Amino acid sequence: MSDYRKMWADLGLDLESHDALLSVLGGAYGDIYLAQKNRPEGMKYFDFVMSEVHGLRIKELMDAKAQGRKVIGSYCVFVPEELILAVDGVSVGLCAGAEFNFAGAEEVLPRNTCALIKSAFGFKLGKVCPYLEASDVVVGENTCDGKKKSYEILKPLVKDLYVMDLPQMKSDMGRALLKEEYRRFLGKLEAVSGRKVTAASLKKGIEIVNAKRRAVKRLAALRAADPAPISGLDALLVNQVFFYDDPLRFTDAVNKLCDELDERIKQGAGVFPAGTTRLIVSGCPMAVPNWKLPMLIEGSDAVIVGEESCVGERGARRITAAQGDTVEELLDEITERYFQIDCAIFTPNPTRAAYVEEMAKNLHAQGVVHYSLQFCQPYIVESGPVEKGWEAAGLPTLRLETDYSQEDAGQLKTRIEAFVERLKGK
Ligand code: BJ8
Repeated sequence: MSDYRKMWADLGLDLESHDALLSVLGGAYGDIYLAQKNRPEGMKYFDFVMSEVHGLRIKELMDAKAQGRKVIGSYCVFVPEELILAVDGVSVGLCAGAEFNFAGAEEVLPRNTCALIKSAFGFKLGKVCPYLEASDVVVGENTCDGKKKSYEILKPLVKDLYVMDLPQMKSDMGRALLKEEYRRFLGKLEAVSGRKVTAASLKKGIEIVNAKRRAVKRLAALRAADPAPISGLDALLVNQVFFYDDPLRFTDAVNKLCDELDERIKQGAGVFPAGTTRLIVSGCPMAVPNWKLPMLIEGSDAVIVGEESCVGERGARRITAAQGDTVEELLDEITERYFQIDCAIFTPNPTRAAYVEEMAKNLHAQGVVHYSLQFCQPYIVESGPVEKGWEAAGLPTLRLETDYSQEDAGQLKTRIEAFVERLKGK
């Protein structure tokens, strides 16, 4: 990646810290990803993307900016990529999954802030995130209290922070608020890009994002096979790359991967032996390079066959209807699609638990691992009732709370192994 040093320096990165981060990231990727056995050939594309995640992809963003396109960074799946594409913008995810510069983050945030937020601040204050530095607009959203309040602290640190209000209840008023906020966001995008959104440009944006979602939905469905044709680690990586890559190229790569998995399934080939204990992971999103839990699970004689997470099914399973001849009608469809996202910041939020039961049935999963980041109130509070419901429905559940450090890895592994043993004994 040495050719990119000038680009990184121009973006204002701290080259020394950035080198250290890339070296840790590269090492972890080798140990966790490249060490896996029986990986599909199609994962080579994603290995390449990861090897260039701060290199070639950033160069592409800089080239797009040089052509007048705007880069819009965001931290939540409630920010519609369809709208960004409708002004020919580039959407990038900014969530971070590494314990980097938490000491710096804790100088401006309380210690009891979740690792996802601390990581985003650690990256910003440590000057190591080229996506954040390349973003013309950074979009925040009023979701959990941690994010909502930390955007006040982020505002003076970035060029243009735009905060979107989000409803907390699935009511008619909530839906109306969401639509108004999407209309306001469209205005912001038009202002920064100098482009007017038309029904045609919005429809095109919807179709591009739908194709990307259809590809990951296809991948999700193929994981119903036993033996599992792809590891949970690799499937998670695909879902993580979803937020960074060029959407057309990504869709093509995922479909090619799925063609290969189709063949594997026909031949009865997989990554783990048939009959391996099958689990669903449900809860907080896992941003790159947060691979700790899947690594521990898949190193404990189990395979993850689905993720109920915003980096997974919660974020991608719904398609936006591209019906309508006006921007207004299409905005209604976009609102309808996003309004169904069952994030734990909503109260009440019953569809999330019900969907996990449906996933378990369709994917022949024997149990659920509920994953909360420490200090994440929405998911931790929700984890008690959902565990009770799943257990009552005959779906054994292991509730875990962790962060980005490796300190609890041994403890977590012991609990996961005991859970897998419990499922084997059933
Ligand atoms: S739609 S899950 S991406 S808000 S882990 S920062 S909730 S304290 S990320 Fe999320 Fe949008 Fe919801 Fe999805 Fe807060 Fe919890 Fe931290 Fe979290």
